[in-house]
Amino acid sequence: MSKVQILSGGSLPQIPWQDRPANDSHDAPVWRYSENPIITRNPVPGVARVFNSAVAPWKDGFIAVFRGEQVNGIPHVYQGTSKDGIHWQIDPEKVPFTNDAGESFLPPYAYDPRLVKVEDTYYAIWCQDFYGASIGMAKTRDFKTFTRLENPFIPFNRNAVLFPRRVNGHYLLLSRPSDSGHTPFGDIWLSRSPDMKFWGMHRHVMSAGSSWWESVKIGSGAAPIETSEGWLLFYHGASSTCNGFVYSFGAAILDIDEPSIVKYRCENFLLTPEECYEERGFVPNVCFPCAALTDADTGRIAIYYGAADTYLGLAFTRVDELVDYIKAHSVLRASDRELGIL
Ligand code: BMA
Repeated sequence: MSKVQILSGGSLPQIPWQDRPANDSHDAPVWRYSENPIITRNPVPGVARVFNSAVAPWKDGFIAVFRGEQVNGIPHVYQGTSKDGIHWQIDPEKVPFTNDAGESFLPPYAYDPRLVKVEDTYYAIWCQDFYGASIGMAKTRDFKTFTRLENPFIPFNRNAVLFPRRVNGHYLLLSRPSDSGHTPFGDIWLSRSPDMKFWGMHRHVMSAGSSWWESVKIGSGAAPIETSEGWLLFYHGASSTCNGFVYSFGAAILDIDEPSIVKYRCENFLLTPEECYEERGFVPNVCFPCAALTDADTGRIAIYYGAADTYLGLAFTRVDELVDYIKAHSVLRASDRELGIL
């Protein structure tokens, strides 16, 4: 039993796992799966690359919603199943989103899906074309029918993740308001809803611009993980170089009852591009997390991240070591607090 308790997700003895290599010299307690990438190029007909994707436990194995770059270059959402969370059977058909009447209702493009179980329903959340980059949402209970929900926000917005439970009666969604292009700015915001339809009571959570690795923009990665220390949030951060953006990921811990309050924010990245499959690809130098699995019994966490907009990678950590590292390197700045709130 770990010192820090994981309160969401329950037991997951089949979580994909590898121990940290004895000779690992990385500063942060996050290590890569030795057989990365777990999904490589041209995995199914019509799809050239699968990366930024989300995984959830399903029956006695796992289910995923994938970002699949079609061979015409347009991204869409696909799904797949796996017994071990590592080897995947990917459906070559796009996820069949419908409207309330059951009629096909596909966005022109869709990318960077997340997948979160809230109560007895799974929600896929992604970025789509709604007169520019916007948040799309759909719900399913059987992964056969995916019913679209109303667009939560007007354009432009990306990187939305739901919390796995209501907090003080409201569903919560983190998102990152943006522009319609490659967005040279971006902070994380929290919105609330009584019904998954109307979103408001917006709060600022945290800004880009503190440490250099996350100085341009930040965006939520995996759905927040409930722990005895607060909501553990993996998020990506982009830095700007003379060769374009570099995407790394880090973590923060948000207050359990008022998650717009940042309790700890690690000033160091947890994972930054350094393997060949992260540094070389369609967009070089990208590590972009979209999901994390947890096992409450052992404190194990498995993080799925897109690599170089080309591959899907897997990394591991343990909640105790991770929370210790975040706390030991936590730096909070004025921009981590909402304007006007002392
Ligand atoms: C972001 C998103 C991600 C992508 C990243 C790097 O703006 O579009 O899907 O992985 O850029 O290209």
